[in-house]
Amino acid sequence: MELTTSVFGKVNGVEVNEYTLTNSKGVSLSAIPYGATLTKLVTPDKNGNKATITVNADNLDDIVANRPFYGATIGRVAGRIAKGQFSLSGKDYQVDINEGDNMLHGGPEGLDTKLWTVDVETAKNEGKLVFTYLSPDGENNFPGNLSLKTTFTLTEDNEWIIDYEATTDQTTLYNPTNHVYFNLTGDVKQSIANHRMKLKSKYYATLLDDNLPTGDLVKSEGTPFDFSTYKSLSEAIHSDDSEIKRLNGLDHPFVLEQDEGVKGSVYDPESGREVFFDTDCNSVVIFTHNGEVDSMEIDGESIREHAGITLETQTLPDAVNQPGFGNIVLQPGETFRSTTTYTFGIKE
Ligand code: G6D
Repeated sequence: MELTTSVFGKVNGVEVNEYTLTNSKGVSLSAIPYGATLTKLVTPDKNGNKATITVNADNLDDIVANRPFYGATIGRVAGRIAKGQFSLSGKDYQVDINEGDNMLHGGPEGLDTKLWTVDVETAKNEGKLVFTYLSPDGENNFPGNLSLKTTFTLTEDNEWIIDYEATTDQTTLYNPTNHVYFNLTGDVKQSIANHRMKLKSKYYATLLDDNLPTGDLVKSEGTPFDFSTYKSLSEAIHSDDSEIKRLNGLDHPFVLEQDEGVKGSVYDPESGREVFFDTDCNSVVIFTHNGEVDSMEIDGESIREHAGITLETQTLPDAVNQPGFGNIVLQPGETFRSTTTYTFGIKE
């Protein structure tokens, strides 16, 4: 496993390095400690041609100025918290809101906006980037000093393993995810509409107009949200479903079956590239980058609609307010642990 380091940019006058791990199969993973953010994943296609398969900002200034979430570690709570309000042990809390009346992705000062520390560990068959950050009591108005460790591991088996760990000194919330966008064509100017996806999922969460969950988990069988067998994303993105039409694509939580093994996969028929994922989370939010981004460019071009697809594994959004959505409460004395693995290959 090879490690290279280069200066990626500066934030508040502090130099931020990009760390790149490359295995013997031509797969490389790059990341920075600002937001514990993945900045690039490179994999070969069916002909061995390597290309970047993720949507990422070119530079740190664009990340800081635009907060695109591309590849970023999201928290303390991924997704939305209705009105930024919740109750814990009989006490009511109001966290900072940053999208209409709601909190999105941990609030205005979410974990993706923080400079984590990073330690690197390399061995023959794997390399690790170990990011740590202490989110102080009251950050975005969340209770508790939350001590965080997020580890990116690249293996010789073409796995990107994300391990999350956290402890707290007061009862608080924690529901992290990584906001990676995949574009398996290797060209961010191409749409992901022809990618084909399969999910081990029978239910999805319907959304209100502000993208909060309605609280209903609806059977996906026979609907545009049914990915029980491989299906082109285009069939969903261009369907007549009212929520998909409103959003111009998917932005939905899918409930994952909790049996063993891979929870889903996406592949691009043209390049042959495939990404599988496995997770201990109860859901995955699939967002198909439904609008153009004009405030920044990648390789000198604006970022188009449907330029990427997220596989944001997490506990179902707004779980603290939705009975049956899962537990995101972390108590003092407990250690939060969660693992998501993305595996890269070629579809035979
Ligand atoms: C939009 O609703 C979507 C979110 O799911 C996504 O994470 C964000 O854009 C980047 O708010």
